[in-house]
Amino acid sequence: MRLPEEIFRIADDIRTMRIRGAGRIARAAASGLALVAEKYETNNRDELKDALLEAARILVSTRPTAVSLPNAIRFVVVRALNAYEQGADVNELRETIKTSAEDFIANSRTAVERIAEFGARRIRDGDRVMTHCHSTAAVSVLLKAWEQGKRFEVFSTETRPRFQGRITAALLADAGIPVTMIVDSAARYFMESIDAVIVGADAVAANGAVVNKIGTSAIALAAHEARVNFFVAAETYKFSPETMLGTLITIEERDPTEVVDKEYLEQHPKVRVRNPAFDVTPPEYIDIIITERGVIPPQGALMILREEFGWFTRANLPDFLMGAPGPAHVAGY
Ligand code: RI2
Repeated sequence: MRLPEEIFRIADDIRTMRIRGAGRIARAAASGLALVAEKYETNNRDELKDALLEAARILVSTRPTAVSLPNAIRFVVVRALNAYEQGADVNELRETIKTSAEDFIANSRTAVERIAEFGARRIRDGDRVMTHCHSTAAVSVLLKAWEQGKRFEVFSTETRPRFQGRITAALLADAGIPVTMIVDSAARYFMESIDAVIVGADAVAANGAVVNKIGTSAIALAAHEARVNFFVAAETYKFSPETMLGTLITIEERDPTEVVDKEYLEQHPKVRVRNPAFDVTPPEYIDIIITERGVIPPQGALMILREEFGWFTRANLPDFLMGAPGPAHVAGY
């Protein structure tokens, strides 16, 4: 039996970034696994388990950096494998997969709401706030603060090469928040007039380093230099349990045609273009990480990991779900 077509479509949408943002790709992957439970035709529990693992393998390989993706998949797979080992029949297994996926999605939405509440307390009347890329978690903090009646303005970088900053600026402007879009390289130029920077995260390592959209670490450095607070808004499923075992986080490098068009590449074959999608901000440049469990200093990352993912170090998962290192990695211990 072939997996439901939708799984391949979701995988393709994540790979091509039609579905993007660490939280959204995690929820999309969980919904993909739920589709296996709903649509994969079999009366055999072994076949259903194998189909689940095959879908997990396809979905987890779509983008390498955002740890929310393997964390969402592990959330479902660990529960399903436990049920399987305890003798669940095919229908019970289906139910476990489906409810686990639904739980992950519901929890992740609640997490963003709680982050908005906690983070909004850090935004003050009259602030000038800078943000980078488009993070649902970071934007929800700003929207919540505005909803609470605080009045501030936002500087949003355009975020080369995919221009996710345009999404952020439009969302904030639609909510009535004064927003100014700047080119990424103007971040330091404006930093002296900024009161706080808030960004999202694709992964948080055990040492509190944050992996986020390329350019984040340069903005953090400029903020550090100007003594401007640097906040990260990240749900706990963006914390990387692999890094507790010393595995480094893979940095995705995307196609050069996201940076320059094909024509340019053909005309200038000697020009080499590199396109890393993320970079690493060391904990020294981060003041706080706002999670749904509360606000922590980056040095508290290990505590969150031990509480949320303590089981990971003892887990008996297939290798592809244990964060086998990729070709290019940084961060971690
Ligand atoms: P939320 C995005 O990655 C950005 O780096 C953003 O800061 C991060 O995911 C977190 O996004 P991409 O998918 O989960 O645009 O807060 O490469 O929406």
